[in-house]
Parts: sequence; C-alpha cells; structure tokens
Amino acid sequence: MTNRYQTTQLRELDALHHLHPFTDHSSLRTGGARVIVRGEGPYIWDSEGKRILDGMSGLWTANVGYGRKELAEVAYAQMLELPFYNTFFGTTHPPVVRLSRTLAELAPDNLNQVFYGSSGSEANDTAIRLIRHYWMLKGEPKRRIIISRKNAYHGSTIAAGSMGGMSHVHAHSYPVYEGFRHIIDPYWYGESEDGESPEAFGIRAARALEDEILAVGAENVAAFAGEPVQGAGGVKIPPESYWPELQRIVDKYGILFLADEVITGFGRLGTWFASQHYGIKPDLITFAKAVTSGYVPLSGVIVGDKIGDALMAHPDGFHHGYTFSGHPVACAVALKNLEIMEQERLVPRVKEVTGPALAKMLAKFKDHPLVGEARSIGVLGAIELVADKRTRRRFAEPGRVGLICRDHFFREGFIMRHVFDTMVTAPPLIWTQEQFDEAEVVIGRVLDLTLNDVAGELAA
Ligand code: PXG
Repeated sequence: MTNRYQTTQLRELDALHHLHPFTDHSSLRTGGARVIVRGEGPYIWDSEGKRILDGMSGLWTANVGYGRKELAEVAYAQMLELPFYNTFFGTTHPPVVRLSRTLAELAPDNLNQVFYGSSGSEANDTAIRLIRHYWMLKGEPKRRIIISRKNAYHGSTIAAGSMGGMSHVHAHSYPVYEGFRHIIDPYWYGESEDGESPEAFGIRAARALEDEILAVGAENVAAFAGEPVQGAGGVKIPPESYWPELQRIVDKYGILFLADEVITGFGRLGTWFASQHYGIKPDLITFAKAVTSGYVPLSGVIVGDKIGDALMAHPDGFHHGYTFSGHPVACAVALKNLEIMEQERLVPRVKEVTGPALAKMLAKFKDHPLVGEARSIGVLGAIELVADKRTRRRFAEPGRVGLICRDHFFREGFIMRHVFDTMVTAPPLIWTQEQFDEAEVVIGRVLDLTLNDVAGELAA
C-alpha cells in the first residue's frame, strides 16, 4: 500500500500525464484522482488505506469480485504455454475454440458463432459491419439504417458512438455516422405522460420503432439495436409490455435484432443473457466486461445461424478483424471465470438471493423525501433523486444533486455512480447479506446528507 507522500505524487503525475475517459480534467488538476491500489472480494482499497464497498463491480464488470487467484493462475499458465497467437489466416488455438463452444452453449439456442474483440465498442463496431455485410450478401444493399434508442450507450468508437443515443457524445468531435436513427427509450419514470401506466407506455415506446421504420422506408432498415436494460443511460428497466411488442415489430418487418448485452450479459438478470430473461430472439448479441469479470479485456459478438450461414455461404470472406481477436490469455481467463460462475451458482443466485436482496434494500428508501423511484431488476438498481416526489419534478441543473450524492458515497466508502440525478448500482454477483446490510446503512446516511445539502430546493 502506498503512503501519503506517494498518493500526492501519483495524483500530481496523473494530472500531468494521464487523460481519463469521460472526465473533466480541470477538476482533476485541482482535486486529484482517487488512487485505487487493491481489490479483494467485494471491496477495493485506495492509496490511503481506506476500504470501499464497490457497488458498481468496477464498471458493471467484476461479477465474481476481486482477487480471484484461479484467474491469475490460469492467465499465468496460458502466458507460459502460448501468450499470443493470432486467429487470422486460417489459424486457431485451444482456448478460443473451447470458449466459443462454451458461449454457444450458454447463449440462446440459435446463436452459435462468435467473433472476438477486446472492448464493447469493438464488439458493436463488428456487429454494425456484420449487419450491413449480411444485407449486402442477401442482395439488399439499401438496407443500411440501424435504429437504436436515445440515451443508449454502445461505446465510444465512431460507429458505436453513433449507434449510441447520447447527445453529449454526438456533440463532441465527429459527425454522427450516416445511417443511425434514435427512438424513445423505454423509461417510464422519466418519459411517461400523466396517468400513463407502465404497460401502456411500454407499448407506445416499442411502437416508436414501427413509426421510424415507416418514416425511413422499411426497405432501408437493416436492424434494431438495444440494451435489454439500459445501463449507462440510468438503469432504465423497460415495462413488461415493451420487449414482446418490440420483437413483434422486428419480426413483422424482417429486420435484424442486435441485443447489446455488454452490461446485462453473464448473469445480471439471473440468466446468462438478458435475452433469455425477456424471451427475445436477437440475431446478434454483443458482450464484453463480465465475460472475464474484467481481469483481462475481451469482447465479442455471438451471431445467429441466419448470419453465420450467410457468411459461410460466401467465398469472399468478411474484411474485418483485430490483432487481439480471440486473444488466448483472455479466452483462458474467460473460461475460468465462467467456470467459477457455474460452480458457485452465481447466475441462479441472482434470482434466488442477490436480486431479491437488492430489491428489498432499495424498497426501504421509497419514502425518503429525495427519492422519486427506487427500482431494480436482478442485480441492477437505481434511485431517482427528485425535487418533488409527487410531480416527479427534477432539480434545476441536471446532474448537480447526483454529483453531490456521489461524492458523499465516496467519502462514506461506497461506490454508486450517478447518471444525472439517477443513482445507479450494479453489485457483483458475490454479495452476501452482509454487503447488502452494509450498503443499506451507507445509502440511508448518504441520502440524509444529500437531503441536508439541498433541503431548501425541495417542494414544500
Ligand atoms: N455497450 C454497453 C451496453 C456498454 O455499457 C459498451 C457497449 C462499450 O464497451 P467498452 O468496453 O468499449 O467501454 C458499454 C460500456 C458508465 C460506463 O459510466 C459504462 C460503460 C463504459 C464506461 C462507462 O456507466 N459501458
């Protein structure tokens, strides 16, 4: 563990030389970054020796928790055996073959083939290229438009960022790639009209897809893309009516369906993939993050037989690939990670233990004056902070109160992320009642501290 002097120095050097993702760098120059030095089970430690309960699994990632020796050992052994070899030019290696077989077994029935990358962004870029390539192979090259949703997060590369629906991402540095459209996200709490039931709203939000298909011309539409539950957009859990109606529209127009399971994959909803929970039938699933619990980077797209068969039937090949597609160390770690999840029954435990425990804990805050809604599904949860519970009125300056709350969480030794004024949580699948109890105490305290800071702005 580093001492105070090293912490100061690390912060200074970090501010001088390190550009962080999605970060206001001027604030780092004044405050300095938090230096995280160690992780064990559900906890991380900072360089001052402070223990922090990680309610975000790193970043929706460390599903088996930190400090798993088996994962380090398997990486070490694979590095000695074959640290790297590419999978281009007709070559393969045992870990990538074994992992592909395992993923085909875990994925919904008709999804059997995997193309690998190292990040969720790369996986989605691959999916976008596969979708457009598929329609070329099918002799319908006009089908290029991909319809996704506002506030979706699909990554930061140009194509994945364009498919995502975050206006602040689009606003930055690139013209949005041609051929993406964004429809309403199924966010009942934030988007429904007065008196509109979740069920009615879910149908309306799904039918926005049909409206958009008709607006741009069905013959131009290649696919619909969506996260089964929007994560970075604020843990937006669709009403039960949403996915069946969406699937009906996808089927009616015969477009492809990409489920981005970068967050929901590998157990978050109590099934290996959220597609299985919702009974939806995507043609492609993208995954990343928890496939290795983040111990090493790995991502991919699992494709359905429709796309797989079209690729197989064509002699020209798919002109796409990354040096690290199917990296042997990453694949070996993924296999071990999935084996741990299986052995410890971490996925069924989400339905039996951890999911209900999270729901029960969040429900305790429903009556807090700051809380507009507390919701969860599996081990994904959110708390809406509002100025007026009754009317759902937000605070002025979106994100200000969320940030105050987030900072209180840091100081109290708990990590929960804020999406504007929605506090979100994604605990690892290994939490026991002890961690839920600990979190409950901290959340109660932090909501009171935040309330104290903004009490003057609350509705009477
Ligand atoms: N799809 C989804 C659904 C994601 O959540 C990506 C794709 C991109 O993955 P990569 O590995 O390229 O980052 C993500 C990533 C946040 C946050 O603040 C969320 C993500 C990444 C960084 C921050 O919630 N999700």
